Amino acid sequence: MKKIIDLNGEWEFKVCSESFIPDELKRKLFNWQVAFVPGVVHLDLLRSGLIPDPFFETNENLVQWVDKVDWVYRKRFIVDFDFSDFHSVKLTFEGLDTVGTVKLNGLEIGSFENMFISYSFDVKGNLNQGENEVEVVFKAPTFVAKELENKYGKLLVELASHRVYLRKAQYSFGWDWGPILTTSGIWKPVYIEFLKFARIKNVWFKTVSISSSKADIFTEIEIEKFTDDDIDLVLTVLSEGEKIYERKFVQKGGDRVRGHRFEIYEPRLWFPSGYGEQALYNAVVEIFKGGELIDRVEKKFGIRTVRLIQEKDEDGESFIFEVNGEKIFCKGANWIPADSFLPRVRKDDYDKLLEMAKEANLNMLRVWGGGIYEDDYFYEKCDELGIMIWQDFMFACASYPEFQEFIENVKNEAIQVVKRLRNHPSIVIWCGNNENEWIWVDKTGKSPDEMPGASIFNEILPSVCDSYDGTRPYWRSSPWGKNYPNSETDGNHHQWKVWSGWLDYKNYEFVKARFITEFGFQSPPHVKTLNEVIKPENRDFNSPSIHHRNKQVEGIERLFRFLIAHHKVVSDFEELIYRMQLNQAEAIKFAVENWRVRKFKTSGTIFWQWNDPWPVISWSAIDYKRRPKALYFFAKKFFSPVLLVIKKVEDRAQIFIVNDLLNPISCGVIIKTMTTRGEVKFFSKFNASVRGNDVALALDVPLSELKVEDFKTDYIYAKLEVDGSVIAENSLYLTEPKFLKLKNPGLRYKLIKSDEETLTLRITSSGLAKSVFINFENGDDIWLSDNFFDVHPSATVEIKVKSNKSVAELLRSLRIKYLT
Ligand code: BMA
Repeated sequence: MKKIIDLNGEWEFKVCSESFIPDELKRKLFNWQVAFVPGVVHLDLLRSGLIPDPFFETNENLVQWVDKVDWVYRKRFIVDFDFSDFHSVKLTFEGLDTVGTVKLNGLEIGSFENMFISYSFDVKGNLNQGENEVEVVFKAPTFVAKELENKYGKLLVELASHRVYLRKAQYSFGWDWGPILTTSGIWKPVYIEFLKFARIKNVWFKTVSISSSKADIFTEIEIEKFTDDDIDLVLTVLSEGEKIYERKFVQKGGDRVRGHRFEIYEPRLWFPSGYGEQALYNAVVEIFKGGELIDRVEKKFGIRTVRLIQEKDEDGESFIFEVNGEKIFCKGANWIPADSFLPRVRKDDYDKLLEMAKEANLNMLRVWGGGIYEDDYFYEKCDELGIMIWQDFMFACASYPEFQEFIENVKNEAIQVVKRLRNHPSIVIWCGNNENEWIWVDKTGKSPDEMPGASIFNEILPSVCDSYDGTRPYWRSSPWGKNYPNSETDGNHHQWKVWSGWLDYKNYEFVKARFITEFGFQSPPHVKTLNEVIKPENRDFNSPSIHHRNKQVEGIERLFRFLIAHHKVVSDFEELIYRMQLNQAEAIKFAVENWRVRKFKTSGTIFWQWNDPWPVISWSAIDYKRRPKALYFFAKKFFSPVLLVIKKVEDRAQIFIVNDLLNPISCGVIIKTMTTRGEVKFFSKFNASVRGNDVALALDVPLSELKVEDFKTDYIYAKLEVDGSVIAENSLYLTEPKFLKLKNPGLRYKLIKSDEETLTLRITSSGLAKSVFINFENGDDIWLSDNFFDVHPSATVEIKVKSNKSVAELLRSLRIKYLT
């Protein structure tokens, strides 16, 4: 069997260029300091106390010298065995950020220029039995990029223009939600492998076709051979722990690739969350020489088909994902890197952010093109949870270079990425880039094909996807449409007239696009998250510190312009955060409800954005500290499989039932008109039904028939009941919250311990308690089943609380807010 030496852990680092280093650090930084791999230089500097925390206050400004310096990393290690019998010895870096060279025992063994791919170097000739030293030099990314830009010319680029010259996460050069923290480092694991005869390079399971009784699977196993000896190969497939298929092959002398077709009877299919099981198969590939196991790879794969239904209709052309023959309405958000310093992102972070997505009824995330191709673990987790992935290639908001080396670099990257990710059933589409063509066409008036770098998106990437995958569609860009990249009649759409274009969210109602992959509204993070990085005297929206935390031009201005449109503007910091979060949640709810009612004229709503890479005021639903905003709790409801929507259309009220379940629903609809003080002015109950995977208009009557008279006090509440239990509810307020007459609602609550870990918070009120916000001020973050909800007159709301603290302790730190 092969041997591995793990080179992660402690390394050393120092600067290896002269300029830009702060004087007080020179003495230290010219000497070796302790480093940690996987890591990036900012993290090493931070750990050694050489830079302040870039996330605290405006410290980001103090660390801007770091990306203008060359750095060298080294590690000494011992090989304590004779490796002359091994046929190959490889030093592998799974990720190097971004440009530089690698030396082993003083001799240069290779160079690198792309953080998205892994690099393997043959080192048998240079490695010593005994002591060794590996050294990696990183060139200052900012200067390498600028030199290339000087050589090849400035392109049409949003934000830092030199960024497009490096195959490096584009957000690290600064974004409209992200700091400028342009990293360098060995950001993924590094190891040496000692190999005999051969190794398994890649394993792929491709669903060729599925019928009711069997699935046709094609597998391709790529072997790297170091000698021309025959080797034995064994393929085993397991389903729920049981072996269902086994096959042995002999890989003769020159055979490098084993292609093999086989059948799985009564296949368990992989479905997105909410549509069926997330079935996965396990495969084991082993290679033997003379009976001895020399390499072994385990892979999971799923069996499913995916197709984009693009059919002409009276409004243009549909854009519907179909998985295993079932049309899917996609409900989701955009995923951006979970940290400015990527090696800090752990499995726990992925678990938390992805499990929260499932809990909030998301079935799709879009891995946005200005970040990274995520870690394998991210996609494994999405496979398990049934979260479909819209996967961008890593290009964003720009034209890209076309010189030969760049194109070669991109092509090589695309092949590596597709080969790494193609077994994941969760990935349902490859997409060329984020917004490149849209920006080009809007700013130049020229055609998309005239854009510098266009060949990457209309030739190279589609052909790589076709040759190395072919099991899911390739889409040129997000957004992309036939006659215009941001078309509303076909293809997919980004809606930024609202918010960024200064229009208010009520305008979402006029957007009839076919699939919306971006739209968003900002809010501040949880007050605890801000307090951790902002000094008490700066906790004020007038402070430069707060302005620093909003990276959009006129971001803070928009927060207030859109707040005052709907909510009372107050001066208290925490009260403003609460109202801004509500405003964001209400905006996205309004948009999603409008688009879900159009099911399948509109077939997907993917809001901007799920998460944050640092503590920032942004469009996210969950802040950097993984604390949910109001939008998170709203998403749970507006993305729920059965949704009740009440709309006011001129002077009429309409009730829609959206059903994403595959079975039909017959239910009771209860509708009430109430006043904020608690009187019931109108009540009615009737039966309604909706087909599986469909939408139905259940009621359409004049508002006057529902006895709605004074919009400042009267509002409509409705719920759906099946066998006595409520499956959906919603309400419609006919004026802005700032104009509602909200008297003291007479709110009462009780906290009851259910078991060691869970409690129930029971809330009742005599009048309307609008937008109730529960916050436990002290201690750890406490999981709540709901927050920012309304308590309707005479109703009882029960919230689950997860905590092992005592009732008394919790009550001491419990604060409840509602709108007044
Ligand atoms: C779109 C995205 C991002 C950006 C977001 C918010 O343009 O693709 O580039 O962060 O909107 O402005």
